[in-house]
Amino acid sequence: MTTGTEQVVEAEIETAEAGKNESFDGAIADTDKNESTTEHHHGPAKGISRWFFTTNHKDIGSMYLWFSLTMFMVGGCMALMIRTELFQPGLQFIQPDFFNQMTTMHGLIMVFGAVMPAFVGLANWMIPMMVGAPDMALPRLNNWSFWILPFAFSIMLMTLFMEGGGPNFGWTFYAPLSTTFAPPSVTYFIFAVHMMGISSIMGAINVIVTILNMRAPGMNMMKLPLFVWTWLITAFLLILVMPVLAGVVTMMLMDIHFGTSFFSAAGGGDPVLFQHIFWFFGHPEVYIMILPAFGIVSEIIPTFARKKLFGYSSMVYATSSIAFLSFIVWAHHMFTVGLPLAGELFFMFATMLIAVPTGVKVFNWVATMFRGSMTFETPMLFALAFVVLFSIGGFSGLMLAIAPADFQYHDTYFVVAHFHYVLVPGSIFSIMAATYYWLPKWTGNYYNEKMGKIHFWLSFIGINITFFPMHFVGLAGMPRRVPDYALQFADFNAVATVGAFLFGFSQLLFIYNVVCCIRKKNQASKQVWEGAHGLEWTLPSPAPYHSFTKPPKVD
Ligand code: HEM
Ligand SMILES: [Cu+2]
Repeated sequence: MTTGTEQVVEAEIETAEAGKNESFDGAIADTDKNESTTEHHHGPAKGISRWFFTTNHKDIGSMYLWFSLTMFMVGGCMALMIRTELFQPGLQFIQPDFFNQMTTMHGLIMVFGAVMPAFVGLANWMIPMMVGAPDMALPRLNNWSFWILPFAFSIMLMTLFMEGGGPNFGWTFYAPLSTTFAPPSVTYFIFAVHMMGISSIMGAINVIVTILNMRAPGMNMMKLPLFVWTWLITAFLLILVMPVLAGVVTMMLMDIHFGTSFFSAAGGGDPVLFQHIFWFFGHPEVYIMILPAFGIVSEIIPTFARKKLFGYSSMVYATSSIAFLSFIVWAHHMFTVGLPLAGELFFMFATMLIAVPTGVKVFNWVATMFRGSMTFETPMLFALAFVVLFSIGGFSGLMLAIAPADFQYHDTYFVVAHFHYVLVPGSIFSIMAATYYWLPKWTGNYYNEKMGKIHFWLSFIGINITFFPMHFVGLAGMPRRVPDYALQFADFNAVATVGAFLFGFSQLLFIYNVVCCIRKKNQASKQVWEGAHGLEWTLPSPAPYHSFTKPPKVD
């Protein structure tokens, strides 16, 4: 998304009053002289090699975002295939085993290929500009963390064309289904998971080192923008749980090829052990997909409410406590495996406890808007929908946390509705809000606001038509991961499928708007949004290829 119009400004110009910009919570930023193209700071290289060898955080951020958008489209097409099959009972649009492959791949690609890389892309673009650093701390590692991903996902997608087909055992790839009864492609799947994990861990190391070591003078920890704080905590979660994922797939590999029986009861192993290890990774994983979203919304709501964020420090403490609690709730995914009662009670209460810091966040967003002078540009619409619809996902999460009640909800469409409300209007809407919010700074052009609003309303309506009915077929007992179902669920499934297509096609508007914004001149101001605060808004639009080569002073 970096445009060709990089501005060239002599770096060594003495400080001129004009450079001062009172926009960052009373802090003074010294910016204009922070754009440079000197012998040390060349502009972008030419041709395709630019993208292969770039170590520039903006280039790498763009590549993560384009990759994530591509994966979102691939995962979305798979979702539409699933929904077409589920439009009516008895349809054989796709074969049952291929349906299982599509469900599995849809989940894996959306989680590891769309949402996670999108947040890393936003982190790459924004963290250096928000903390006043010239780039990420480890630029070459950064290049490599990105280029592993297309490699890993090509292998993952290629499994669909291998003998026996791709992984068909769900995105949770429970053993022994994924070890004893899996298609031969499972070994490639394991290799791809390892690659993804390495990419995530390296990206997380880069984020932590950049935030802790490259902040501009005066930018102490309790001055960090919330997006930066939430990413710092997310990065620690990634470093702690991605090795657990690597561990469990390695144990799978051992069981498949080297005769061990970690998860085979016949060999003295324990299939339930797999679930404990998977969800010890899996639950923090869902917070890895939502904490950065909390940060994005905390940046956007104050801007369009034209009020300071309410309860900054309580937001930081709430994020930290959510991250901590996310490590002690994993077995709420396993209430029906026959846990001891004390275990069920512990995981039930621990899960309900997460509602407290989450509630603090929702309260602070509402308090920020209270008596604000609000305007509803596209980023704000997506941010508001996030707050409302994510809360719906949160409430159904609380219902699922009640162990005895979960015996009814477990593995039904109520669960599918729950996690899509936290992942689609949650993570995905926050990523779209962030894109509309920072796109003018990345490209130097305003996007088409009218088209943005149409995209928002079609997405909002589409998403609710798709996933709200799922709560009710789930409560009525419709199981998940089935290509066919009883007749009484037909109407709601037909509605959900129509909603999915409405949502799916309206995303084409988003792509069109982004491409037009890159190509068509519609000069954005430096400030872009009147109420915006932050160092990134002190830079010109578009942000120069190298920014903050000289650290700004943040008092
Ligand atoms: C955008 C529109 C989307 C639609 C219409 C959609 C539809 C579906 C459906 C129908 C299923 C259940 C399949 C079944 O159990 O038989 C499913 C599963 C799933 N979806 Fe989505 N989805 C969408 C977006 C997303 C996004 C954005 C994410 C993640 C970020 C996601 C993650 C998942 C996961 C993890 C599963 C579970 C797969 C499994 O059971 O193994 N979905 N999706
Ligand atoms: Cu969980």
